[in-house]
Amino acid sequence: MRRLPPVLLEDGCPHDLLSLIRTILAACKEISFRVGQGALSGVLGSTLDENIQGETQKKLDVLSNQLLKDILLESGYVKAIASEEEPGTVAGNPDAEYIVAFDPLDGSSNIDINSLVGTIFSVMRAPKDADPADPNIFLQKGDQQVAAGYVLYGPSTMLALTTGQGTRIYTLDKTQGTFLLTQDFAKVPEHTKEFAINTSNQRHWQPAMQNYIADLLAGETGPRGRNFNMRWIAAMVGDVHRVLSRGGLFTYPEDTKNPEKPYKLRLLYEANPMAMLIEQAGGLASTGYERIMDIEPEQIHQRVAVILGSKEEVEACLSYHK
Ligand code: AFP
Repeated sequence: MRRLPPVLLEDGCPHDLLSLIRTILAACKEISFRVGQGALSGVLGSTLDENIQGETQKKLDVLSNQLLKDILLESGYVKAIASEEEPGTVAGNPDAEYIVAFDPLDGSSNIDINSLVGTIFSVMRAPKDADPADPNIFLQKGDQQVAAGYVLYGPSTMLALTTGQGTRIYTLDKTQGTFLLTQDFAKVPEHTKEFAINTSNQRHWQPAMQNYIADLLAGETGPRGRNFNMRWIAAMVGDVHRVLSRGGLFTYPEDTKNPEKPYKLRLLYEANPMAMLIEQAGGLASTGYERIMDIEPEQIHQRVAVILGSKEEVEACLSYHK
């Protein structure tokens, strides 16, 4: 009988933080079940509402957000939460040490086609004696995160988690309801031949990205001298999991499609947690002009350009942005 790997590791992690992470995972197990039930649980399709981002809310967006919000606020482990699906932050236990920002269901446009979706979370320390209702307590650089992770709802439900000691991958054992360690210290290969971008926006990119992607597409006939492969899951959690698993470059660059919204991905609960996971696994995460985890946030739903993944390929892409 194969020795079962240990459940959630994260040795040296403060007890409160580990309990907070377990609380997040309890909600994610329920989300995994609902996503897996699909049409059978009547949660497919859209609501009649829009979120603060002006995007139509899917029923599962609302359900996932409610599950995470309720369990976190009831746990007493959080001073406040911020969510893609909440206009503002929501105050919790004024004596708690941590705050959590999350995208409850990233990739929700994939729900109705039974494709990959996931939950992304970022944990930071709450400033001492801070007012739980003050949204500014979330305006911390990505380097201030004490934990970051995602739960990917795919053929198997997988957790990628870092508390600053490397990035570990766990798989949900649905018979026991526990996340078991299945990859200790994931490493993003430095070299890759695979990139991920939504090419339909090509005419709206800045010249630097147009030139970089054109050279990838030119393959062995162009300056890179070798051929590349492309993937696009349209759910950051799926694309980042592929990068963590086998390398690659993922980017959602600046585009001029909608002048009021030059960027798509949100800093606090998409770019920052993914940047921590990727850097802890030896990869890089940049906007093209600065390291993502160096950015001083100005607004909780702030968006940012993202270029992340295999060190050598991110550096090649950045060389076009000089
Ligand atoms: P949704 O959650 O609205 O599906 O958006 C997902 C996402 O924020 C990110 O997870 C994807 O990488 C990106 O948007 C996909 O954007 P496009 O639909 O423009 O390709």
